[in-house]
Amino acid sequence: MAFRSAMLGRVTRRGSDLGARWMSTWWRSVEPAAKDPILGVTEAFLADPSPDKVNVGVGAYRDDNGKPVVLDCVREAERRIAGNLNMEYLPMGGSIKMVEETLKLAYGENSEFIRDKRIAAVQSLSGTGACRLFADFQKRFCPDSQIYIPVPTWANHHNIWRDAQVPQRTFHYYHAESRGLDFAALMDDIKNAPDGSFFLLHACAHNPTGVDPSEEQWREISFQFKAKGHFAFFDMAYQGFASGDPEKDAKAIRIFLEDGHHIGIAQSYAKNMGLYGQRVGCLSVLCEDEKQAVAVKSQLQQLARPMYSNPPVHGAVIVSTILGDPELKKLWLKEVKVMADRIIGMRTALRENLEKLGSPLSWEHITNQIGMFCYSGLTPEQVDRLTNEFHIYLTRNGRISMAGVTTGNVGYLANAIHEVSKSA
Ligand code: KET
Repeated sequence: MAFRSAMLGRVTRRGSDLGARWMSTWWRSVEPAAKDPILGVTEAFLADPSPDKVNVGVGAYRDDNGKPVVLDCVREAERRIAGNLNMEYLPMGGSIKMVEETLKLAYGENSEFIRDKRIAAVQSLSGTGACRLFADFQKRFCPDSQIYIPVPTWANHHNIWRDAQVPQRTFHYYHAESRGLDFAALMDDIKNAPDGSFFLLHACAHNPTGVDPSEEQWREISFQFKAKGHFAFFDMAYQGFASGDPEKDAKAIRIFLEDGHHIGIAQSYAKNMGLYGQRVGCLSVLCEDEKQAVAVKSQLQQLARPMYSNPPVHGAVIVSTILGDPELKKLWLKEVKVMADRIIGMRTALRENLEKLGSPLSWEHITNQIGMFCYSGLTPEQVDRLTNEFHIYLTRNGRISMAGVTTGNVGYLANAIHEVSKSA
């Protein structure tokens, strides 16, 4: 008996040694991933002990004291739902009420497409999740298609379509010398793309450049898309942040709708309702008719099911509570305008401060650009100096999140920018 258990002990020990050897080899080839160009900036900022540090990296709104903001309409909605919410699963497609209200913002309050049930729409894990779900849908049902992405764009667009295994092409967008839109090159790229190509467009407040086509230019783009039979996928992460009015910021989408395009839209409440961490958004695809919309929606749900099953409930109920109540919706619209106006004010302040310092460079683009970001034109080396010498954190492409600029730090920021750029 003693002999037997001693033997067993040996076998078991040998077995576990072997197991340990296997286990240690499983992840041996895993290298650390590259830091995310945007969220990595926040990590570096948090690790810096300097009292002077400034974070103008991530596109997250701050008040004039540099503090995160929870909108009053959100606080009121939370108060109303507190204790009333059960924790059941939402359907795979998310909250129907939230989706209904969200579609009105993009397609219009009285949209014929909503009335005719031609839109396949599901609640998504914010804007990122909407883009990713669409990319997966595109891969599944148009497996040979590609996606045309503007240069530059939000860095994560490349990751999203890469992971969905959709090949990427680029199209001209920003003109560095004029710090504006390279409209002629953009139109050429639209014309030269194979008929029926997929294009990713920023609906408003282009990230990172802050440069949008004019209404007239959108009409020309839409016309050319029609001629070529291209599909427009709009990423609308900043509805309300361009003009202060969500209705005005939907203009590009409305032009495409008027022209009879079948578009897709990614919507997000991260920025315009300040619901960043709640991860609430919507993916919609405009279809030929109700039958097609039903089919498309069922396939979007089938993509969601093995990935995350169904989306989270809390943020969705906040949104539907706000948008479903005329008073709360009015308050929300007022608060969106306050956020947009504070950013516009900071643009003026930053430019004026730089000009007062006698900067030899033109900073007109700070006030010409719109939305959350200023595409400053600072080089990666100048950005490194801002971070290393002044504890100012921003992405290396020179993008400044104007939402992080305050009355308190704008002078410090301007001075630092002047120091690193004056000899350029
Ligand atoms: N699209 C664009 C154009 C965009 O700038 C963001 C976020 C998103 C989608 C996704 O947002 P979501 O939180 O998934 O609804 N941009 C900021 C934050 C980030 O990088 O995740 C940023 O550019 O700083």
